Amino acid sequence: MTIEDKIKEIEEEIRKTPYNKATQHHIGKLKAKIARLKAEQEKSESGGKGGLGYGIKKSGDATIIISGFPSVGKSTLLNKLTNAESKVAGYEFTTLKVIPGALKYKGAELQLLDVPGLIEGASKGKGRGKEVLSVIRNADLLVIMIDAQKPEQLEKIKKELYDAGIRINQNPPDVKIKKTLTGGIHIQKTPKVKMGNDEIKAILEEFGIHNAEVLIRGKIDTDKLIDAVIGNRKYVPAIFVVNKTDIKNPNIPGTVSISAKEGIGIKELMEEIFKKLRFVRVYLKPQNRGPDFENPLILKEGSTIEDVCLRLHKEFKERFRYAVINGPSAAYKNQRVGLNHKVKDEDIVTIILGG
Ligand SMILES: Nc1nc2c(ncn2[C@@H]2O[C@H](COP(=O)(O)OP(=O)(O)OP(=O)(O)O)[C@@H](O)[C@H]2O)c(=O)[nH]1
Ligand SMILES: [Mg+2]
Repeated sequence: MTIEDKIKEIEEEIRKTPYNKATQHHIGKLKAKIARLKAEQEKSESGGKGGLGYGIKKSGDATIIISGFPSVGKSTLLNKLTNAESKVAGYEFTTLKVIPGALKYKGAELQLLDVPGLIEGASKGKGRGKEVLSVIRNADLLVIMIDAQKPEQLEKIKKELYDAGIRINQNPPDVKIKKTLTGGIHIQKTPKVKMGNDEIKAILEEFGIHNAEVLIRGKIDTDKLIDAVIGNRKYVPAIFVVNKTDIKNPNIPGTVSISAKEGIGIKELMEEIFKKLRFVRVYLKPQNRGPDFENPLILKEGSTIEDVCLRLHKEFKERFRYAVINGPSAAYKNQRVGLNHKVKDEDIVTIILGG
């Protein structure tokens, strides 16, 4: 029996088992088994190469990947937004490589990648799906594009990404597992966790964990716990774009409507992209001079003055005395702060060095 057959058999069993209090722990165990088999299958198939693959390196402040079924208009959008010239044509799989482009937006350098189209079954390798998905996993943001004439593509592409271990617009589950040598499995959980201990144990045991201290916080279900245990999921923010709305517009909630060809909705799309990247722009103000509003430092949400220093020069952190800040994170004008002060978008910062 191949791994594939085993997975099918278990999936069939899950389908036949009604889900209720008495069976949930059994189903949890079966789902864990499938996840484990899939991971095994992946290992035996892939060479497991790092980086983006296709000879492309990440660059700039963020890497944004445009993904979707063939012919939805991915290359047309790349060409519209950047100076890249990715081939556009009315047949499927026009793009066979990763085509990079770059653009500057509100002071941020964005790398945009146009990748070959995905098809149903891509997560199982159809249409070189595995290679493309392994590139997609490394995106800082996904722009998932569908064709306005085929709204059903939305759910289909979500499924392919999910099956490839990519979790869209989801926070990683808050689960800590500390393996121990003896003593069985001890579970601590916050009130929001509704999963029963039997099911949690069954899942862990399926992954060969028999002794551990487990701490689970926040909302979790069977699938999310399995994700946490398996550990190789990618949590990627994404926005959904409906292209070719010049032909028709299905107005799907939670999506951005554009026409890449006619240049409609592009401004709104860029605004959404920028918002979703959650950048923090910091304007540096040298002492006795005005702030540099043209070239902000682009940092990630949660960054501190220390991160600002590290960006500027190796020595800045060592010679740091204090920083003077104005703007959203300042409690009052010209507030003096230390290295661990968190900066906010559009702060104005002066670093004061000593010796
Ligand atoms: N009407 C209309 N046609 C578009 C739009 N965007 C792209 N197209 C057309 O759709 C076809 C496919 O466009 P591409 O940009 O090559 O699509 P792709 O997603 O890169 O396709 P693959 O590389 O094959 O995956 C071309 O004929 C484009 O001219 C749009 O906004 N409106
Ligand atoms: Mg293309």
